[in-house]
Amino acid sequence: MKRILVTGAGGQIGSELVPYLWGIYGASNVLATDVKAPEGPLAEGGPFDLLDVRDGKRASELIRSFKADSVLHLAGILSAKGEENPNFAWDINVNGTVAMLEAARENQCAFFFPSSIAAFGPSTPRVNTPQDTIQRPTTVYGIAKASMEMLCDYYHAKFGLDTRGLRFPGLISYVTPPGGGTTDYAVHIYYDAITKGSYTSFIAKGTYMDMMYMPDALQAVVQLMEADPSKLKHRNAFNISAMSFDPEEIAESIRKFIPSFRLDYQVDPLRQSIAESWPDSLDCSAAREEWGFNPKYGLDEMTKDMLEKLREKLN
Ligand code: AKB
Repeated sequence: MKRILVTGAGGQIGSELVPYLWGIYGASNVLATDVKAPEGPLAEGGPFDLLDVRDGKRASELIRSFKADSVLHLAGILSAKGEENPNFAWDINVNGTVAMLEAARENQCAFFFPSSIAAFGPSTPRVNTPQDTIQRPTTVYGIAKASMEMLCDYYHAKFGLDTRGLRFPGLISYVTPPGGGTTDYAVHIYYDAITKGSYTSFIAKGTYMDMMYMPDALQAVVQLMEADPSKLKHRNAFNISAMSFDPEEIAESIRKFIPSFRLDYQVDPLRQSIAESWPDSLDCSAAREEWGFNPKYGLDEMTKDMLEKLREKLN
């Protein structure tokens, strides 16, 4: 990647990925785009343009005028929010991705697509979920992710487009909070641990989901996009995860640093049913073997860093 257009730059991943890319490729080589004007560092640090991802014509013009060689397409609606308005979620997550894929094809750009553990469903093997297995997701978000994984494979096979992608687990970070996801509890818990000393979880005890600290996710995106294509057998939708825990285990990790921390539960039926349809833990061996995936943060290292960074941010 040399000149990169990023969609959804103001979102949870984009707001950290864009500055990370500035550090590697130079700020003038990264065009951040979003439907809303950015705030914070993104507003001043590098070029920005407004873009609704469903507008393929504008996307293609921006790619051309910026001379982008890569598109990192992050814009999307998350799982729980998608269930509130499925048609809108489908429009953004499918029509938006198709428009961006077409814009990338017209300009022969490499294309990154973030899939998710949501691309799996209740009939998927739950533990050590294989890279290639039954998917059949049951949320509109997951159906869109599974469909776009296959469409990205199709664009590679049919048009030779350099499509690559990851199945992200829940991503945890202290910079931009996620909005409308099922794994969001694992971010909120750290905020409430600092501000209230307790947290009420909308996900039930004993519900395991894959998770990863944001620095490992950022590194994984660049590692995959820079990987030798001859080594990639899968290309799109690599399983990646750094840890799997339930609310009790993350609370126990927080208690190592805040011994008085209390956890209770008020389970949200929608998000609980979504969580129960997803795997407990992924097999990430294809990502390790094909492009050297190697996350650094385990649960306690992440907890320590999250609590330190949030204390600085919130105090
Ligand atoms: C969500 O919870 O919707 C996302 C995801 C796992 O894709 N964080």
